[in-house]
Amino acid sequence: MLNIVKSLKEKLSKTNSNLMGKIAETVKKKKVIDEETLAEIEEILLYSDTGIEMTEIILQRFREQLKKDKVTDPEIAQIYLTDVMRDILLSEDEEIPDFFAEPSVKPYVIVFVGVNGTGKTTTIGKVAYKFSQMGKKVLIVAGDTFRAAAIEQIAIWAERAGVAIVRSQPDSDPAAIIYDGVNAAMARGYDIVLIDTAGRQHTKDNLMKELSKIDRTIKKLIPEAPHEVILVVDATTGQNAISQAHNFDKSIHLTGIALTKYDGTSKGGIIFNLKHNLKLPVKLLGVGEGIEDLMPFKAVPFVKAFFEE
Ligand SMILES: Nc1nc2c(ncn2[C@@H]2O[C@H](COP(=O)(O)OP(=O)(O)O)[C@@H](O)[C@H]2O)c(=O)[nH]1
Ligand SMILES: [Mg+2]
Repeated sequence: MLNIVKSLKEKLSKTNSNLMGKIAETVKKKKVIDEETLAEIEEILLYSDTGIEMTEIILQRFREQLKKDKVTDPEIAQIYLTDVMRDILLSEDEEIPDFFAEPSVKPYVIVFVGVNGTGKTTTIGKVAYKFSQMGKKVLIVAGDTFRAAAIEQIAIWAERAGVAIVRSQPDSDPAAIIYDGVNAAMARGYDIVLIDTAGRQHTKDNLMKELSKIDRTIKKLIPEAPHEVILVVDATTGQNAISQAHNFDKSIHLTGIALTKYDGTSKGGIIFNLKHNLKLPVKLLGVGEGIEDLMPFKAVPFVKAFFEE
């Protein structure tokens, strides 16, 4: 646990404008916590894409707690605020198993969806590496056949991660290669199948139809699959994530979010916003471009990483 806090802090220290850091700085400067301090915290939360409703909830709970225990000391107040924010991330999420827990079935099929450039391919590379390190037999399916370069890119990640890949010609039907991939994984005893998908198509409608077809195709082979459908969201684009999630969920049932580029964003509040607006847990956090720059999301170390010295 402590290691997670430490490495998370290191990753996030690349940006000194991160959400909690800013709040901590503001609070530390104060002699007492007053309405002016609360207004400053409110501004930071709003600026970092926490969203109006979530910001109000955080401040209201924080204010109530301070009042109840008659707290005005900034150091103690900071602990209260940490607790409020941690509880928001924890609520309902406590039973969510670790993304990298032992898979319950074999092959365990995970589909990654999301708009172009959010980090699908990179995240798949990192996830493949992690499962491979755990001794799992991993197969990547290059389901983004929309661009030749996309196939090359995922092939490079497969090589880096030291895992197998199935790929097809550019512009071929993604459902066909995905069918072949899942089929091969079943026949050859793979533990994990990671499926890349296109984030762009000729029209948005096309993309959504394609994702529904991919879903149906996988179900033909394994009725209860895909076991996970991860929406990959770019933390730096903030609030767009909410509408993206609603759109994608219409075509393929989402089970969680991978929040990427968290290392370089001042919009860190998006994580609370997502929590409030979607019934989807953030399961993975991308914190860099390297193969190890991925963490299973855990609320407690996450919040701690910002406040602890
Ligand atoms: N800093 C940072 N960059 C990332 C992260 N994840 C992805 N990227 C970068 O974002 C860009 C787009 O990633 P890619 O995986 O190709 O996105 P895709 O189009 O969704 O497959 C690449 O330059 C990646 O290196 C992350 O967690 N942190
Ligand atoms: Mg890609």
